[in-house]
Amino acid sequence: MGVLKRYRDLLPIDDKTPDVNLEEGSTPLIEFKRIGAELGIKLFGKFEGCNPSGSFKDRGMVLAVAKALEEGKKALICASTGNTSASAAAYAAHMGVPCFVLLPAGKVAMGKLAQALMYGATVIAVNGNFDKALELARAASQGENSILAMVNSVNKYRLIGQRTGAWEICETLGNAPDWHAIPVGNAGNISAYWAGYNEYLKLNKINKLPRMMGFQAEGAAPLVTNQPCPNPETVATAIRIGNPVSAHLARAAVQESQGEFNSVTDDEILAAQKILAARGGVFAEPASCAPLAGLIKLKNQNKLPSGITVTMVLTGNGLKDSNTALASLEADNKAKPIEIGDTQEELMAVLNSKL
Ligand code: AN7
Repeated sequence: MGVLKRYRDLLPIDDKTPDVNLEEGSTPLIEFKRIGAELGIKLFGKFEGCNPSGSFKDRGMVLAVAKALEEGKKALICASTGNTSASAAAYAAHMGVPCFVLLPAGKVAMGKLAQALMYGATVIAVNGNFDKALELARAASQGENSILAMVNSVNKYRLIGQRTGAWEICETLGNAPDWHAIPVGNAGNISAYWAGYNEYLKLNKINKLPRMMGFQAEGAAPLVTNQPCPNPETVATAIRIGNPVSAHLARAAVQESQGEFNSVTDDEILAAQKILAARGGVFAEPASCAPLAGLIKLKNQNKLPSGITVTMVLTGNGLKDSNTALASLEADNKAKPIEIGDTQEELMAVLNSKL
């Protein structure tokens, strides 16, 4: 069941709202017992890579597109580090409306670019970073009479729809976690999750709130340094953002929940990505692994309380950026299969060397 149907009573929709549905949401909340034991916590990952376009963006996009069509908009536009564009293009294709996506040239993971092109969007590569592309898309869609719906997270429906992730976690766990660990780029998702948890507290569906722990990449960490970051740089291209649109909301979420922002290096992100895959069985994209990198770092600094329940949002699927994963394995000389001839002896030699 898609999120508009599953959460119909909690979302701003009625009979006039077009029925948009790619069966998004209802993603698995996976317990990572091996990794959790090493960290001394109960560790869960909400695997948002299972959404139809492979990232959490689908939860908000479905509502943003439904409301845009309800309001009579004729086309979608967004700027994106990749996942928003894939999601917007998917829903546009499903509903039969044109979609324009602005991407920072050369800085988008191959899988995401392939998705936007396959879904049939008009893909425009901007020779500038994400923040610049967002400025251009915003200006193009301005004015009440514009037929273009801007579907970045400046669109309020995106963040409203993304609250459903928090609701699903609460329903699965029976309460909120102690810590909610999440990557932060444009800072929309952390704000949406905080709003979602608060709404469920008000509705008495949970009896506590989590500490919101936001993790940024060291080269794109304006919320950690409290400085603008004019030239963001990180291997986690999804969160290569220097001027987060929802910074004020994210700061409030962290402050009100007595949480924290922390940064992690690209090496720490890539190490965490391998741990999640090789000890957890889930392949998530680099940005999604910033929270695990951060938890490992806090553990090493004796700042991770033992025995707590932690949920990480694994925001996007690792298959979107297999080039980065293979390059990171290359460094360990593990990026290639072991090639053999076609004999049983050669196969047995490999098996025996590994057992
Ligand atoms: C995998 O697609 O900004 O803090 O344009 O793709 O809500 O921005 C993506 C962001 C985390 C950060 N993980 O979320 C875009 C875009 C993944 C992401 C984030 C993104 P926000």
